[in-house]
Amino acid sequence: MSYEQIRFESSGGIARIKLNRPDRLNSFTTQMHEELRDALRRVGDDASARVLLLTGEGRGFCAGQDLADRAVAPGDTPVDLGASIDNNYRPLVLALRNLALPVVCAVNGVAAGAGANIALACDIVIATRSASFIQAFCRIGLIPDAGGTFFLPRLVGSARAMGLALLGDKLTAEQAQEWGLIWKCVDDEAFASEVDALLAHFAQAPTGGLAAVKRALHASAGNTLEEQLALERDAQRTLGRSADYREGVAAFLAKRPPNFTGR
Ligand code: T3D
Repeated sequence: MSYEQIRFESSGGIARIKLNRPDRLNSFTTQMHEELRDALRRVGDDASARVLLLTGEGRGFCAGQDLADRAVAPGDTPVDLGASIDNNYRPLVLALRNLALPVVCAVNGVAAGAGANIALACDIVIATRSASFIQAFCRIGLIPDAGGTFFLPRLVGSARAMGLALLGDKLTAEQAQEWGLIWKCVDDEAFASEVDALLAHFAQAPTGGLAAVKRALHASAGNTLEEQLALERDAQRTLGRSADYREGVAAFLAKRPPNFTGR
């Protein structure tokens, strides 16, 4: 499949997806969703990929659903937004969450509506200081989707989640970091180099172990302590047999840097 609305490349263990409709602040169309699904499937199938970067072209990260696609004339049958969620947003969120490698979202500008929540579905969210997050749904009579009602209260607590979702106010990247919505906000001049450093780090990391970290932390939201302790035991049992664990211990004892293969 060739891509028109995203850019995709993968080399040196680093897969990169860039949303590429800058004149529309990279808002989602059906075509963009199709291209994203295809690229994410390729990343999942690529055993050499150790980290995925998701970012946007131009001055915005993503302004959510392209509302021009939702314009209906009076008397037309309304668009079935439930079908749009089932076919597009739900698979996208699950694909990002289920990838067995770290997903870094570099929020290069405004992230609004589903654009904000797709960022929150990623594992590490790093934003440039001039970026912002807007739960714009309430401005058009919708609820936060793309996992927003799941992620927001878990990340920032229910009072702040409610305020963000009911008011639709702009949250600066700095506030987002202070509130624990994202990992980090960095100065615009340092943004590209900080993102590159993160990607370089993950490209050399014990990827299988990091995938297990993701699974364990995601599972904890629905588990009791007993269940989570059992999950940790099972994961350590599996990881203890991995080449990367043996390499990590050997490197520590030999006082040398580890050479992880990701397995
Ligand atoms: O429908 C379903 O399938 C259900 C799922 C829904 C998920 C959702 O995401 S619903 C929420 C949709 N998104 C929004 O409501 C956000 C709309 N955009 C904005 O509020 C603002 O654009 C921003 C706050 C994000 C940025 O404002 P600003 O002033 O920096 O930029 P701008 O001038 O508004 O936008 C620049 C251009 O992008 C502009 O076009 P123009 O005037 O230059 O020709 C604007 O119309 C266009 N644009 C921005 N967002 C969208 C968009 N065009 C289509 N759809 C958009 N979402």
